[in-house]
Amino acid sequence: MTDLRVAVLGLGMMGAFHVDVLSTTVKGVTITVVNDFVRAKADDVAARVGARVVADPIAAINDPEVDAVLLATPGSTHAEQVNACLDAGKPVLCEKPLTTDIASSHAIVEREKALGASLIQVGFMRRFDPEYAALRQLIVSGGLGNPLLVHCIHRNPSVPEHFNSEFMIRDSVVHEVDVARFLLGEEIVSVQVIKGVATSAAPAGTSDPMLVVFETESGRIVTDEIFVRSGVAYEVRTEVVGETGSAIIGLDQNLQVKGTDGRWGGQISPGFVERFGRAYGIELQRWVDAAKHGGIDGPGAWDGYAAVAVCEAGVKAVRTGRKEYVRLPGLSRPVEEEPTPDIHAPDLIGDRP
Ligand code: ISE
Repeated sequence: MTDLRVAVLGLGMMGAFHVDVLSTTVKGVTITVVNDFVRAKADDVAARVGARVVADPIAAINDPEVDAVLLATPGSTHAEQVNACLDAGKPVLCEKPLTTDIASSHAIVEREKALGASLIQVGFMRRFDPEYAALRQLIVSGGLGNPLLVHCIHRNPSVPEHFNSEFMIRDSVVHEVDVARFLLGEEIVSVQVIKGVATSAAPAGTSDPMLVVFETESGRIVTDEIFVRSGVAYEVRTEVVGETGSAIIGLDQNLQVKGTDGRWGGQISPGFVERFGRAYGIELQRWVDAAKHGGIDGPGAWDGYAAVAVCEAGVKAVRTGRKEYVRLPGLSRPVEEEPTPDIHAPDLIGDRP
């Protein structure tokens, strides 16, 4: 079969990375069109991979030499561009977020459903990481018994100044939102955000780190430490605790060396490329293979929509300091219990030895 002809829109850090992976590692694909609002950047990438620059994003999607589209554009442009892909009937791999608000994500889910085809894949690449895939397989095969708890650690060594607490939920915690749904196979119903002492590296008003607690439909608890200015390494760990065992991934257990200086250890992952580079390669190859047949092979529009809905509740939880419930059709919202006024701590003073 001939190569899939792809347009890559958005050539910032992620888009440029996807172009490299598509043009060097992935089989059966040709990048025919590129687009970025910075023309010089588009010209540069186009010359490197032998593509054409189409300056208007919607025209790039509709170009006759484009079979499928990869969107690495800013989230605020996704609704219009994903809808244009649906109009054109072209498979699209959309980097997170699907859109920036619940209403437009829901509308996209409904439109795709009405078309009767799965065209939209959302770029939650952790699902393609061999360690996450093995963990899910272990859970699904019953190897841990009933999974009861999921504990996540998400640390970045550093981030730009604009990563405030709300952005940390939408851009970073969103990965654990998808991981929890992927591993447990159920929706998240509530989010709580606990803010502690912030690192001195955080700008005023930003709580970094934070502890995020999710509850799922069946009542399972997921915890997530999000710390994006740890100053150390790219550390993404996930532990699942089940009734008959627990399992952990993300330990950076590579080459372990013991040296004459009395130290032992291995190499830490400095960034997401080192940690998830392989996952991106697998994600893109599977997407290309599926798009050749007009479909997708990975998280779809509903997954993107659910993530947007959970993150919206998360942002609200950052603001209110309360447990916030997720607005997703079909979720039964737990009844909030009123505090019971007549329960007092027992007065133990007289009983003390
Ligand atoms: C970023 O957008 C990512 O996708 C990284 O995987 C994550 O670790 C980082 O916190 C996000 O900002």
